[in-house]
Amino acid sequence: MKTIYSTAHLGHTGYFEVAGGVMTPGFEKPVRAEYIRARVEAVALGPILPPQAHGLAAAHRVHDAGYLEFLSRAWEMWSATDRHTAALPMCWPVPGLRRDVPPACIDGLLGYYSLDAGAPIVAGTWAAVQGSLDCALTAATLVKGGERSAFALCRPPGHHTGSAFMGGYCFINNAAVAAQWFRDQGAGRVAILDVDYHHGNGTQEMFYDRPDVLVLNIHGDPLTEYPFFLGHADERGAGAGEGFNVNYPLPFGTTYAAWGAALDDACNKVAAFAPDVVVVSLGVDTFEKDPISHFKLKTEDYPRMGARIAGLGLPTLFVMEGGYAVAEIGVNAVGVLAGFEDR
Ligand code: SP5
Ligand code: ZN
Repeated sequence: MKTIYSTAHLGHTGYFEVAGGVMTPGFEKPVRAEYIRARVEAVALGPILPPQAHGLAAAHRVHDAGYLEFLSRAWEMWSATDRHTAALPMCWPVPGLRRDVPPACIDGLLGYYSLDAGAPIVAGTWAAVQGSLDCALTAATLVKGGERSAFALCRPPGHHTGSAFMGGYCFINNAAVAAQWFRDQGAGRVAILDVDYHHGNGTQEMFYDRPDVLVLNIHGDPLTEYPFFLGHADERGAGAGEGFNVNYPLPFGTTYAAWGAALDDACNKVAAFAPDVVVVSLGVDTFEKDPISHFKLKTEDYPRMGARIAGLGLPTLFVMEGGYAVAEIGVNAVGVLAGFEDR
């Protein structure tokens, strides 16, 4: 399996997040992708290739134009106000406030276009975001060209990003853009299987009323876990998309016994849908030692996950999402890919 990796991610660094009420170095940090890349090399999974530049046309198919314009200019606007730490929002248009008049300043725009204060923007963020998107589209091109699978080593991740907001370390929804790109390239049906610990709220939002993209999520129950406001089991899609969104919210402490049963059910639904391609939003923050998560998957469970997905026998694009236990992130993420390849 080929891995697509860009050094541009290294510039998205040096920021803080508010965690447990205190400013904390970001959990989503460059060493994550470096450790995964090192593990891909260590086990000789396959070649590691740089992405090709794709521009933003594919992103515009699922993202709001105003949002992408904001993202591309956010650091320039923030630093022009003589601030040099990461740009962060602090005020949001919750219900009861107006959304119909976009703000005309960076502090207002940051809130207007975000879910939370969990997607800090620094000088290198926009280049990293574009590099991450290019990884997804370059890997998707390999799968479209006939490779059984490919690994987009995306950083920053994407699945919390909605059509018009960033959040949860995510800026462009790489998996969603890739899924829409497959459709635009002629795939009739695409399944997105999101195995990150957190619900992929952005992906769900984008395809919620569509029957051509089946979205399945296995994740911490939003009653007690981020992103709190989406990801319940009764969210089954809307209109023509009714029945084409499937959520598996699971409690804190979930082990592979229950997690794997959810994956099995999800895979059965994917098989019944018979898509042309599967996009896996691959987060390994389900790991027992993850510092911000509460599932209890073990290192030996990740190859089992990969093997079950391989059992679908479908072309598969893996898109990297979360995972914050950095010492084990390479072994766990590449464990899924090696399990997929039955080695
Ligand atoms: C892509 C992805 O996995 N995004 C996750 C975003 C999670 N944001 C909420 C983080 C809450 C951190 N709480 C820290 C508690 C540490 N003891
Ligand atoms: Zn996550």
